[in-house]
Amino acid sequence: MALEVYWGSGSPYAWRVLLALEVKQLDYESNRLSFTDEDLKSDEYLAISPRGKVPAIRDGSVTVHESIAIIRYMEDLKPEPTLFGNDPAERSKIWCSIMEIMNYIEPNILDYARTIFYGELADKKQIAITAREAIENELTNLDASLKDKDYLASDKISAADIVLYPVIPFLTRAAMKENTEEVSGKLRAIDDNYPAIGAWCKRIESIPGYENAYPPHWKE
Ligand SMILES: N[C@@H](CCC(=O)N[C@@H](CS)C(=O)NCC(=O)O)C(=O)O
Repeated sequence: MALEVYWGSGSPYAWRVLLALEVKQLDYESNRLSFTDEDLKSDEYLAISPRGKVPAIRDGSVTVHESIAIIRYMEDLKPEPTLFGNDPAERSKIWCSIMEIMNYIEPNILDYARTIFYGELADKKQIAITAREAIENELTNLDASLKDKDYLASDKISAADIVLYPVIPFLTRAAMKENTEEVSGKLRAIDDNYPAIGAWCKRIESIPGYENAYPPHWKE
């Protein structure tokens, strides 16, 4: 039975899983859900994803939610090409990079994007600015580290790249939203302000199958 994949368009977490599926070239049955309680909070879906969030997968009797846990599960299903490294040194670099993204980049991106996407900007401008400054610091460090390497934690694409990549276009989409100039700082022009990150994004965007993972409603 094919792997069942549950995702929603524009979710950076779901995008991670769809990208990993392309890199791994795993067959799957695609189940696109809408962000409504009907889809996400139905008893049937809660049995797969207990918090009622995307992404989630079902593989026979196994269900997995949380994007990184899903990608790790896929590594066991199909070890090659590896996304988690071939030896302890490489694996530790990949996990270290994933944990840094999760602990220091993602929370600020969520704070920033939430104020913009959920119409809270008028009340929470300072939260957006503080988050933006933290993001800019992280991007400056990432840009410096990507100047002399092609990928974040390995000489080829790894789970670290897949975990980070979707949050960059998500961030740009928030920063480009109209009437957000005041809080968008350097985030409106990531390619210009962080050229090594821009080049790294292009590397990810040249993955065969990249288009299959791209959020469909962003094309409309
Ligand atoms: N930590 C989770 C985050 C999943 C998540 O927050 N998904 C959002 C979409 S971006 C969602 O499904 N939200 C719907 C809801 O909470 O009702 C992961 O990595 O998979």
